[in-house]
Amino acid sequence: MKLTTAAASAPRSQSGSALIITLWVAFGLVSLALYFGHSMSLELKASENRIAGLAADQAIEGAARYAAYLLTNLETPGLLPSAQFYSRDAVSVGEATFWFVGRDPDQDSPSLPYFGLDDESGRLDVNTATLAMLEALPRMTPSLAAAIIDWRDSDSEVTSGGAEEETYMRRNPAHRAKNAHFETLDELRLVFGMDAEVLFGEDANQNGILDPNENDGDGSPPKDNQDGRLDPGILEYLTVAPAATTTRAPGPGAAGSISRVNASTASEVVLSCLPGIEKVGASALIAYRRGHVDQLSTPGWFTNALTGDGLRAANDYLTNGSTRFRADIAALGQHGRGYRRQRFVFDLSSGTPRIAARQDLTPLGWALGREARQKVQVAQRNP
Ligand SMILES: [Ca+2]
Ligand SMILES: [Ca+2]
Ligand SMILES: [Ca+2]
Ligand SMILES: [Ca+2]
Repeated sequence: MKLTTAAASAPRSQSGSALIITLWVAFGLVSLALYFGHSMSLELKASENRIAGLAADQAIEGAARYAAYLLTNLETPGLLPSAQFYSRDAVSVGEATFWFVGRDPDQDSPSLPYFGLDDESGRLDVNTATLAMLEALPRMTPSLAAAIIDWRDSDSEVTSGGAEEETYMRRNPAHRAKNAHFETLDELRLVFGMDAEVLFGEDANQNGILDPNENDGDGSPPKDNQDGRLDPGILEYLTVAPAATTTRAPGPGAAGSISRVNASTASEVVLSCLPGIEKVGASALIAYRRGHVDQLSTPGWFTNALTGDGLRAANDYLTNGSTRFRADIAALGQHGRGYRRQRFVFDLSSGTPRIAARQDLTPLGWALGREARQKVQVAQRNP
């Protein structure tokens, strides 16, 4: 009986195990297929993002050539082209799109992005600004301003409160002081006492507008005072001017020539840093600028806006017109993917635009404001 039962049940149990094995193999194959399918779709998404990124890179190259073209054909040499005469917001290049991230000359709404080319000479030249000018910048301390002077001057005499080679050699890792002019603003990170709060202030993504995380206090980085206004760091107000544009003749007590500031484009903060002009002169200049837009191409218009000390200082420190312009270009590839951003500085002192600086700002994150982000999200959902 036992034998018969065993003999009779053997094929059934064998076929049963065979079925289970087959099922396991099939299940295994299905899982493998699902696994490969999933990783392939991930791979596909990644390569779509890569392709979109490449398209965005190409759009940036195109936008830089477009910027050079605009600067070669300025209506009035030295003045930014009027905003209505060129494309600057969500410009299509094939399936990609680019924007010129600019600065609103009127600074009316702190959280609305402004798109356009920008002027570099409306900023203080970090290589020629005096100690007093640097000290007047936001969040600046006298010792930090002194350390900037010591970093760029060729001697090793410590300016009161500043830092020379011996301070840097005590650092870990130790390094030398530059004792020469700044070549980029990035070098400011190496100056003794410098930190991200002084450099960036509330404008963590360097787009000149108040993004949600820049007005939520300690809710998310950066630190901000939640006052509904953008309080940027010193990077917003400084530039590295080529030596050729340092135009002020050295006056009594001045150590050398000082790059003039373009009164037509400088922010109130930058104008306030100029000794003699200060806060009162700066607000007079801004008010005059708003009321006399058609006169800003007249050489020396700013002398009409100032009196007394302000007027004397204007003759020393101000100019109108520029030979250095900024194209801060952000771009996206197809379906709103592959965000990229590069900042170019064009130098026009030789007549034709030359790229004097180029910096990848992609790591700073989204810089185009809330509305453009929503449009992109819609594009991503309906590719
Ligand atoms: Ca020095
Ligand atoms: Ca910002
Ligand atoms: Ca914050
Ligand atoms: Ca604020």
